[in-house]
Amino acid sequence: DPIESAKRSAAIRAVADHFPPSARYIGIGSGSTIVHVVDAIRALPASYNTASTIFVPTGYQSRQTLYNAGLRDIKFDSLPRDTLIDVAFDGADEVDEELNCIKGGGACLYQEKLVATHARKFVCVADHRKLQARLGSKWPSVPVEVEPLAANTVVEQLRALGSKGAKLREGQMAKAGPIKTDQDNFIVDAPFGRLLLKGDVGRKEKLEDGEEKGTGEREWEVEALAKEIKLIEGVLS
Ligand code: DER
Repeated sequence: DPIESAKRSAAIRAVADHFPPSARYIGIGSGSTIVHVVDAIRALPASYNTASTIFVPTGYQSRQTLYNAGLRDIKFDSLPRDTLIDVAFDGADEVDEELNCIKGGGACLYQEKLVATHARKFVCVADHRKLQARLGSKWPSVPVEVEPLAANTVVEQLRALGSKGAKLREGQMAKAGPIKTDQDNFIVDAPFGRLLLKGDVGRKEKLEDGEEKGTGEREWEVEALAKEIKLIEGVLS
């Protein structure tokens, strides 16, 4: 399968380039690409001493992946107090040329962000399909984790920011009603159309592919929107 082999080569390259020998703490994200990252870590030579490395999972699927690989993980009740995580490996749903990422396709974005922000280095492992000139080109919306009690308010706030189609993520199969995250929260998927890079704001000519920009009333530059959403999500920056 060409996609799986693209994920696998991205994972092998990421581990070869960024996994430090005798690492103390390594963050492990969620999704299907990260499974190839864990396989590549298991294949590292003994000199990497991974038996003494502590792997920090980012949710139940991440923990299960580590368990299946026989890697030791911490009981993730809190981040390591005494130090930062050496490197956090994770996937993404879409990445732009400034390495901004859309995350949350797997609804694991809260713990992923927590671990990523406590790591010295964040390594995003993504095959060619994920790289787009601008976020929102292929991945249709920005996932936002929300406390169930605040869900309707947050949907209204996102719509006020221009995401007319913001809505709760419903369980597609075998789950009536909204899905729950590992933190027992809901996910709101908020389409904002294509998100602009810093250099785009104020540019006159149409962006290269000329397609209709944005889907809401206004166009958003990636960082400005991320700041607004962090306020709504209350995620520690
Ligand atoms: O939810 C996320 O952000 C994950 O990293 C995930 O969406 C990546 O998934 P994939 O590696 O299966 O594409």
